Amino acid sequence: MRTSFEHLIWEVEGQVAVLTINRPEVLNALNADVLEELDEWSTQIHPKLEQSTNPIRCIILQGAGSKAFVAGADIKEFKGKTKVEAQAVSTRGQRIFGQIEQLPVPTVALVEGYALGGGAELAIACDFRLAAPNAIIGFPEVKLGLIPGFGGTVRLPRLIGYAKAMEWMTTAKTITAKQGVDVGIFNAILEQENENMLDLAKEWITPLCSMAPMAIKSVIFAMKSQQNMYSTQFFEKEASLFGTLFETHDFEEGVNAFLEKRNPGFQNK
Ligand code: CO8
Repeated sequence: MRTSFEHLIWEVEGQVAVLTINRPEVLNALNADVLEELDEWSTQIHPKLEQSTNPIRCIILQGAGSKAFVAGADIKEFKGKTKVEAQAVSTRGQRIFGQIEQLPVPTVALVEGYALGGGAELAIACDFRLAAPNAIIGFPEVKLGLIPGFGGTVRLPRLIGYAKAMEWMTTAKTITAKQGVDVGIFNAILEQENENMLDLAKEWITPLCSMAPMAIKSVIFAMKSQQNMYSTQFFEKEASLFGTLFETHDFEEGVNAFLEKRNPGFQNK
């Protein structure tokens, strides 16, 4: 398996492995290269994790630096994409996040700072989410004239319920660590300020790592087979709507407004 990537850092220490998305200068935004590497990593690691001799009991996903887990898909790559190309990127991202969701060991998103848009979608494709005190999670796509395109419209309502998911995705509201624990998107807040969040996350998963590995795997298979039952057409619908929005004035305006650091003026066309 490839262990050296340009934008991913993969480290295995005993029973715990850590995958770090490493583009801190753009708050770890997911560009085409990162997606390509996530695809390669998740494809290659899956069969290794299946082997009974593999020591890894849990994978922590994090972003480099303390300002962001992942601030979404790379908005700078949106410009000039056609409807068909955008739909294809959405479908591809859905597939890659699906591969991560289907890994046979528990995955934990360690959210320090922003987990927005595609970053929030990556976090909710994991089995657990741990919030640093500065965690902010949300779905701001409508501010760009878009909708979530990496499975968010499918996974979020399943996780936190229909009404809250609808509210978050239509208002682009952002959720703090405390609010996120209350609604159940975060499993816990890693409370101690000034501590190394990764160390605290490793502490949090210690009980899980001491349980019978085959039993943990069976819980995962049982729960994830329920998730597989109803997803395909919902994902297709999301990708199709996502692509269509790329042809609108409001999408162009939303993206330009972000890049020019101003508020958008939407015109409903
Ligand atoms: N894409 C590209 N660059 C980004 C992104 C992003 N998502 N987020 C931040 N950056 C860049 C900024 O442009 C800035 O770069 P520069 O220094 O060159 O101007 C740098 O990171 C630092 O960011 P800020 O200066 O903006 O930092 P602030 O602390 O002022 O603000 C925020 C932090 C609030 C996180 C702000 O950066 C922000 O709002 N970012 C965008 C968040 C967002 O809208 N995410 C959703 C994107 S859409 C999406 O994810 C859809 C998923 C499906 C995609 C399918 C693909 C076709």
